[in-house]
Amino acid sequence: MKPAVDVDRIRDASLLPIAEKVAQGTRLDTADALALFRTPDLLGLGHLADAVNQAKNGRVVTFAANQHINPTNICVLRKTCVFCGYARLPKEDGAYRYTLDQVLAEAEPARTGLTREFHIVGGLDMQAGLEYYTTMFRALKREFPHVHIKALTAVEIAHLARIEKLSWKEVLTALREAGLDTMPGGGAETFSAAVREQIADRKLGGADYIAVHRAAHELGIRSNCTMLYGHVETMEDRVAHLSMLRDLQDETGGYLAFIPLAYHPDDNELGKRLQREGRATTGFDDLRVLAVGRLFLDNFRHIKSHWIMVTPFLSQVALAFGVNDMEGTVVREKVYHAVGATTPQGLPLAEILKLIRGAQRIPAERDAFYQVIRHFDDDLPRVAAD
Ligand code: V47
Ligand code: SF4
Repeated sequence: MKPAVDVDRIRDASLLPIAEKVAQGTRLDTADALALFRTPDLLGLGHLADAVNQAKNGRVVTFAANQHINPTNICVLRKTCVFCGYARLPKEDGAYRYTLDQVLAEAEPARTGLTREFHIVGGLDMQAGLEYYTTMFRALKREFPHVHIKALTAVEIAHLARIEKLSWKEVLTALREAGLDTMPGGGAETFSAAVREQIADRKLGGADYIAVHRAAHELGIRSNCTMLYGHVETMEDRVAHLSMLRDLQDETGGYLAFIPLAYHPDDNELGKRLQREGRATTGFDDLRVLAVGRLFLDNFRHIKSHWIMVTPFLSQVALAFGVNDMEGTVVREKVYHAVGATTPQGLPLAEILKLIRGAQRIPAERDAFYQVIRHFDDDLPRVAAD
């Protein structure tokens, strides 16, 4: 289905050639993406992104009932990822590493049968090797066989490979045998080497992040991808980042969703500097990144808004800017709350339904592969004609 583009809704004349491409289903190039990042016509941009989203997903907006488990906050990169407020050195106040019993206790709410996914990520801990995770995944699958395991970022996979002296593929294969189903998209930050040098100096580089995801996709392990924005990156860095994701998706088709992550400046080193310089993301920028993601990543079906970071209300507005999925009814999120996120640590089902219905969309619960498992309503009142 072709996107229903209405050029009368475009106020910035320089966007008209792009609107024409969108209407024809022609792939946007990097110059187009830059123009979209720079346009003051946020509503025009949103209309294009919404038209593409509705052509792909109709008015259905999905969410998943997932539960976060962060097994260790001990991380060898504690001093060099200057945007992270979550990590600790082993002997630092607040450092923790869960035992298997603690992980199982944390997972306990899934016993009710409502949770369908564990999202498991943590620090690069020298004492949490491959066996720590294979034992954990096996136990979780034994206790909660109905729950999908989405675990370990590309950065954690590379760390395990390094400390175990194994290849990425060997690590991924062992984890999959133990119960890993898919991988989350964290650790991407912004791929540009110049940006990484400033915010995550010793972290796995952008090309290697892509290479780990390629290795996963080749093994049939699907993954998400992210982009941390709103710190020191330029618009060109954003476009280069999105291009690398689009290229891998062309190659493997293994990505499930793109999730932009709004940089949160509280309680971390980098934030002190950026706040002094008056820099942080704004609602406009948050909507813009989601909409450009929808338009430029034409080979992705799902664009997810992370309400934990941008607030539930902005995520709701984002449903008119190309977004078709909201981070779910999350239980116990820690990474963002360590850097001062004031959003709730979980949203009850009724609240998610209210937000999606309030945006005149049709809520549907999905599984980890974005298959709808429960519809709620499909007979919403039509929006009054304008
Ligand atoms: O990799 C860390 C980011 C990520 C800060 O795949 C920060 O379904 C903002 O990747 N401000 C982890 N962001 C979260 C993540 C994620 C979240 C939801 C869904 C999925 C998925 C993945 O959080 C880290 C890093 O990029 N992060 N510190 C900060 N101060
Ligand atoms: Fe460690 Fe990840 Fe935090 Fe970097 S962002 S310090 S790798 S936990």
